[in-house]
Amino acid sequence: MPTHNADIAAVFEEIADRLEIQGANPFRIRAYRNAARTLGELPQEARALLEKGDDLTRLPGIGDDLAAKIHEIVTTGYCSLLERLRRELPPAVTELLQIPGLGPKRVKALYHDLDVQTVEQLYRAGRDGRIRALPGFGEKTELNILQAVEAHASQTRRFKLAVAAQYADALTAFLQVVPGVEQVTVAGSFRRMRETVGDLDILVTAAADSPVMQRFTAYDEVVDVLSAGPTRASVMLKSGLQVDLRVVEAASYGAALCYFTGSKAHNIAIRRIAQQQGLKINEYGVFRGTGRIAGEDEASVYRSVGLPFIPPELRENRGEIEAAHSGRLPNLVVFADLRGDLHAHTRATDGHDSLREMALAARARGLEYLAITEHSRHLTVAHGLDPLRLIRQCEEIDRLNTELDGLTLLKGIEVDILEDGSLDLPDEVLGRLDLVVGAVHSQFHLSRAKQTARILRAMDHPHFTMLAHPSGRLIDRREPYDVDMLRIIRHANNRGCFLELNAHPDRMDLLDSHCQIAREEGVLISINSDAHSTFDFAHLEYGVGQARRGWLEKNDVLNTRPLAALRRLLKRTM
Ligand code: DGT
Ligand code: CA
Ligand code: CA
Repeated sequence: MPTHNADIAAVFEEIADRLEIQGANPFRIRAYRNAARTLGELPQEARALLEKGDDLTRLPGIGDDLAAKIHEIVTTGYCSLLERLRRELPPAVTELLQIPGLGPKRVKALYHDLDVQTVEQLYRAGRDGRIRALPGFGEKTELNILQAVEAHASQTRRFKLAVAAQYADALTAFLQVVPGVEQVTVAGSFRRMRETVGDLDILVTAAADSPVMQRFTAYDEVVDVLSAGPTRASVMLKSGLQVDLRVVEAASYGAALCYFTGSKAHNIAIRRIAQQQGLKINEYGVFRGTGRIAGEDEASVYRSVGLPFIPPELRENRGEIEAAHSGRLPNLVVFADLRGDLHAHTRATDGHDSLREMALAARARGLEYLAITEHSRHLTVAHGLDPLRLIRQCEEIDRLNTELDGLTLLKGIEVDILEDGSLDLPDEVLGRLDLVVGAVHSQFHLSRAKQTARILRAMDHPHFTMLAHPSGRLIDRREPYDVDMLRIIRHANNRGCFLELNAHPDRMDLLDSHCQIAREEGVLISINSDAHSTFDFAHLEYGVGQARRGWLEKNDVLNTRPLAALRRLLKRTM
């Protein structure tokens, strides 16, 4: 990861938190907090200052020791003191600090006296009445903590789709082989491919005597059974992910699947249509009076209200019902439509694998072309390429292309868009490439006007092909930067350039709503893995999910084009 001031500040904040929980010297703690603030407010990247050879001890509150730590973080990407502190206290302890009302002192007491290390353990300690007994806590504090944990859980504990998928896949495989179990489907936001999910909603059809409920609650990752009955149960997994299970009869399966796939807003809109037609829809079926007229599969439910099947990714009540009604539902892109990937890294910069290994892995995924787009020199933590190294890589790509069968490597770069909107490499180098992916990796806090102007100016560059991860957000870690996305999309259209849908699980960027706008404005989207290793091509599946949530059809996606057609489109911008 590129090390920005905010990253260094976060390291210092965590060090301060941990020192405070450990009861360290208050002056030492304050020094780290001050340093974090200094870095947070610094207009220039500390990294850039170091490169220029500036002396960081000139900065307020930064002495020799802190300057050395900044240097260590910038050059190695990690901080040995923090690593040591993390070994001394369990990693989740600082998560307790996120609960309103819990400062380091209280966290320290909870950890030392009750061995509370996680938010789940905190909740259990409170529910068991163990917190009130601690000196300085009391009954009222305990109640406040419980309420704060509940509020915290309901708003923030969401899991990235790719992470939730690991738990969902394992649990599905586990349930699938329980005697008597027929179908197992993960419904809810997971099935709608939302970028994050609050919990998993699993639906099962099973024979009446199937032990599926007992097996589910005894699953070895379950730490807490929140509720359990004959047809429904909720559990908490070790990871903090909640799972709801429903067992339904085969005749209701489609109706239950509709209901538990949601979204709630979509369900409500469908139910209203049914009511107008004198029908009643619930999780058991579609009823006219007391007679069930549909519900065994989802298509029958939609058919009963005069609609075609609506793909789960569209079920957000964002126009899909109107589109279904008038026969204008998009024919959504599928993974098999992808012919290539236009954003990947190798060992030459911050990737893990060689050019050849990446090429072979992409081919194994069924891709016909792969663009290598390393970072440019401005991104020093990623060992970004200067012109010379880039040209050498191009030569290596040419060589490999002559011996590779079934896959063509394209020559690209993920070039930094500098603060003034210029690109980080000279024109004559960019002009030799097949594509130029421009990316914002610094100065996230510019004003909306400045940030937008910066990106528009970059797009005006004669060699600019595609805007990488257009919003810049990192899920759970960094908000999108403030830009006028509609102007950027329209500018892309005027310039004939493209937007990326970066499928990295932390990014999922372009956002689904912006995909929808891009499609309406006629701007093609490239679904890219941003692979840093051969495994990362797996990201593409989630990228396709996000594209589907954004209503994209095969034709709206740049990298569904065969290579020759792609080359023609890329030329338009070069
Ligand atoms: P999440 O878990 O926050 O990521 O989002 P969902 O959509 O998975 O929501 P969840 O787990 O609370 O509920 C699963 C589905 O159940 C939801 O998508 C629609 C359905 N559902 C839940 N509560 C209601 C409700 O009050 N009315 C209706 N019509 N459907 C509901
Ligand atoms: Ca859910
Ligand atoms: Ca749920």
